[in-house]
Amino acid sequence: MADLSLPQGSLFLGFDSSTQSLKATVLDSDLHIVATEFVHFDSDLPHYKTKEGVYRDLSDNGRIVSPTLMWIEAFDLMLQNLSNILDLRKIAAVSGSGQQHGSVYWKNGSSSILSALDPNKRLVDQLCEAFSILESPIWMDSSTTKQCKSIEEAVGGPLELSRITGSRATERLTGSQIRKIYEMQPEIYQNTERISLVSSFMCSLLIGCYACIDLTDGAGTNLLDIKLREWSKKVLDATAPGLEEKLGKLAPAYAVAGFISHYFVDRFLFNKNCLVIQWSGDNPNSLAGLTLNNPGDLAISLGTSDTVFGITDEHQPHLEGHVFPNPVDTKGFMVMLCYRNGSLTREEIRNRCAKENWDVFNKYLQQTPPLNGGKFGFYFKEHEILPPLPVGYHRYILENFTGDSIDGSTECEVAEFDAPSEVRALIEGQLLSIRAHIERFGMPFPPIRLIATGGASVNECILNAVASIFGCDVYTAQSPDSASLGAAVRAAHGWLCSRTGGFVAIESMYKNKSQKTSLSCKLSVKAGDPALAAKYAAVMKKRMEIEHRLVEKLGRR
Ligand code: ADP
Ligand code: XUL
Repeated sequence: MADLSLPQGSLFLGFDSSTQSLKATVLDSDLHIVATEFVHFDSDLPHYKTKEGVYRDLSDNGRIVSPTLMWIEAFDLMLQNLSNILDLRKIAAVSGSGQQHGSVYWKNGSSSILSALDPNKRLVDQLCEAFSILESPIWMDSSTTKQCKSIEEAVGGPLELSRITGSRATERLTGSQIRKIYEMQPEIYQNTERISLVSSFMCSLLIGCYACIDLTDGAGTNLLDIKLREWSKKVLDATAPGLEEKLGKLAPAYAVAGFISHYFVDRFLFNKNCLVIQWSGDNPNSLAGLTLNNPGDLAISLGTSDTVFGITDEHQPHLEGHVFPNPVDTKGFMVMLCYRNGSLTREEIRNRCAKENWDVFNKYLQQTPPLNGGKFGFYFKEHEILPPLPVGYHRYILENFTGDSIDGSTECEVAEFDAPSEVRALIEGQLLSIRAHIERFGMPFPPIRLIATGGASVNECILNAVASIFGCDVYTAQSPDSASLGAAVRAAHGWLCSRTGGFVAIESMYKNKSQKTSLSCKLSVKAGDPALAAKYAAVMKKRMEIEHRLVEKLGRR
């Protein structure tokens, strides 16, 4: 039988190039975390003048981009920091995670710049001429409704597109973003030899040539046939001409992308045999970092976006949510819902109502009763994805609300709440929406295991609300940054697959139970009262009626 152990003394490195920061996690061969690092875009690279890692162009219908060069300069800085604290020669394999859907446009001729990087200079100084577009569209962008409509029309409607690609046409997904560039800036499209996702872009830097897009993040483009696991010719044709060549080949997430390039060996003293494993999207990497491998389990990620995801063997096409190939298996799928109004909206309410302070925010959550005396709301600081509603806050009070039953209660819209009620209405509103859409999508409810991750999962008061509203125990991982943790786990898994000459189940890497425990999750908050969860279900039903009316009246599509 093949040796399934990781080499003693070696290290595995995972990055996460996310919306607001670049993070890294390093694991040893027992899969214990030995180092973490963090570069925050706004504060560590202030000369790019981003706010929360992005530029918002209010004149162009929700255009949101990030400077491509900032991601490269963050990588320069991160590698410098890592080389100060670690012997990078010990790294046997590296992989990574990128915010999903964001795209990078390499100018004609840039592959030769990429393959001849001078180790005496920073990456950013050598790659400043390598891109046909300097501002990468990212997942927060919602400016491509027109392109979404025309792609759906060309392939036979939204449900057909969802059947093929796992998602209906969606503004932030890469296909409609590419079509917009092709329509609005055809000369730029022609001057682009390769389109990378954030994940395959960062991977390309490490191997010194264009990396393949992995199958899971590839499905986040709206262009992949998720059953056949290849680009869909029909959808490519509906999107832009000559696109297949610009996207390049696909590869499974566990595959080796290449050896680390001489640039990193010479500049940061990586071992020349260090393997680079395909990068993938941040949610897929989180799935790996949380060791999610049971169809009854769900993860709720409270980061810049809020997402909820799990795995399934089969799926039906839906008009909301997304289906991707399972990132850590050769069969099965990952299912996911995504909300744009996550942490940044919580921060906005914290800043306005809770003295810009999480402690005050939490005090308000503790002071106010569950169900908030019948006060609830919808809080969209940014255009929301789920449901597709524009910026706006909508607050309601249930009249004659007793707390025991909402039967016969009618809601009345109000302009504002007192500060503590506003905080609770926001948190309950976000979580009730997630619960409602999970059930509507057909994800397991209640989940067998609910794991919380992402920046806000360090907040126990928010986790208490999760436990009450979902009516189940809430687990958390060793680190709230499950994306870079998952990337490091995948680096080790990819190394093992390469060593054994084919795919091996990721489970076989956890040599014994205790090793898995060091990665897997601990119980953080016990399940709330089932009677309370049932009351929340009644409020949730009322919310969905109102949400439906709002979508009819204000919906963007
Ligand atoms: P991403 O990876 O999407 O860039 P993270 O998962 O790192 O984002 O989450 C960052 C967010 O975490 C911040 O925007 C912040 O609002 C949130 N956060 C950090 N600490 C807390 C806390 N104590 N309570 C609630 N939210 C928090
Ligand atoms: C998922 C999505 C976001 C980004 C950024 O579809 O758009 O979660 O991956 O984290």
